[in-house]
Amino acid sequence: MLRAIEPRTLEALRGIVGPSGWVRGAEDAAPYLRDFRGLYRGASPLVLLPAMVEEVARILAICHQERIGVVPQGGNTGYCGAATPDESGQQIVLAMRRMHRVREVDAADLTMIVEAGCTLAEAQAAALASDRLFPLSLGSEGSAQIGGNLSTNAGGTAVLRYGMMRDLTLGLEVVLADGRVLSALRKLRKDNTGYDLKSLFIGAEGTLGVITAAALKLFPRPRDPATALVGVETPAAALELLQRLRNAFGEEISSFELMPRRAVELTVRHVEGVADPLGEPAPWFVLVEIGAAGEGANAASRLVDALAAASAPAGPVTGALLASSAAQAAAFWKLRESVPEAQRRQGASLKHDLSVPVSEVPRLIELGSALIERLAPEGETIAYGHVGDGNLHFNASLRSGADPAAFLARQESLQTAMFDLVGRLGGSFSAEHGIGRLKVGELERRTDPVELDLMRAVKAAFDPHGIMNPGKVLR
Ligand code: 2HG
Ligand code: ZN
Repeated sequence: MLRAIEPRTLEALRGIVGPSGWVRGAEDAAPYLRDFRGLYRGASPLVLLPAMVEEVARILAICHQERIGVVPQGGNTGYCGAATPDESGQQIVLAMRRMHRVREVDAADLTMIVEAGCTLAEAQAAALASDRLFPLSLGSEGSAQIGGNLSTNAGGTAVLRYGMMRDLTLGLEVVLADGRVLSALRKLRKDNTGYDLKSLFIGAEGTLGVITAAALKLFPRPRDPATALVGVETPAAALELLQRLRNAFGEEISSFELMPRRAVELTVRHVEGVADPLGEPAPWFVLVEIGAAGEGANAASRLVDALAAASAPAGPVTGALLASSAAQAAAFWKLRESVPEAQRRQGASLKHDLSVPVSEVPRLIELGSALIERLAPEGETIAYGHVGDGNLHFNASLRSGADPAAFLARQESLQTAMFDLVGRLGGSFSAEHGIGRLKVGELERRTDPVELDLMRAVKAAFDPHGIMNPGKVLR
């Protein structure tokens, strides 16, 4: 059982981090107590900003001994409320932003060691400074931190080629719930020495320990990436294009993102500086990136050839525009990455982060859109995302002029129907955003009891007093 925090404990915790290691004043603390989507507003008597692994270790040792709940927090850009304390006012927040050193970049070994509070953009920049690529890529990379990326096993727009955060991780340094430090910052590609413990902390959303640093994989920097925005008639046509590009480019396809026309319109309407570059009324758009490695890979002209060969009437493509400069490629990406922001500005939205086997994507879109029409008629379907991974953000946005309260009241019945649907299609109800607080009940309901038992056993072994991010992932 967790206990109430005593004033002397707060004093001891402040003493560990020193005067600049905690947040003073309600106004400064407020951003740490609410989640990015505005779903939760928590309370906490103390937001700590540790600067060293030793400080984190001493903090957790005290919290373990005193049975105090600890909520680790990175850039606070998560979608499921995992980084927000509950309303009890009895959990402390451990924000990692002061631990943001890049400890080393090894261009020859293709590895780098970074601390948890390093932003994803900082990690990417450090790799690039050594002419290497750290490929994880997300809309929120300017604020999302490596610790949060690891804790949620972040995905994003380059998973197709490089995998999710777990695939990009070689080793971890973690402070365990009792304050011991697991120093496993190994940089090995091959290491078959018992259970793969690091994998358990990745995607655990801070419920098993606090990740303080990671050894990550780097890649050669693609020399001449090519980016194109392609119009297609249907999701099935998008998949046909994916097959053709796979035959032409194999592993060189780094991104294959799908957007419906409505998402593009919403983004052009709400986000400054975004234009519809194709200017023709395709019902679906695909954003393709080819990240060919090596000199003379000539990705752009090969992509032009591949798209010409895939053009209608014989092929699935109805129109295509190859980015002619890095600035134009960035504009294509801005269009894609601004869709969540456009949805926010449009008003209320109901979100479902779903994955299915790639071949089932057209059925998911057809059946899921029908569910939104039937169960949430105040909304319109905005289903977009990482179609090359079978992962769609199957969202509904409030129609202009519709009643937000009536729309939001549909959340539970729509979500149940959506999650049942992906279950039937062999998919997942949380593809890349995790469980956090939002989907705790769904995880209980929809996970095989044997799997759930094992998860609870892992939790009990790693965190016997249940102090780590209480109420998240597992109740
Ligand atoms: C994306 O792919 C993010 O843009 C956000 O995962 C998805 O807002 C969403 O539903
Ligand atoms: Zn996404």
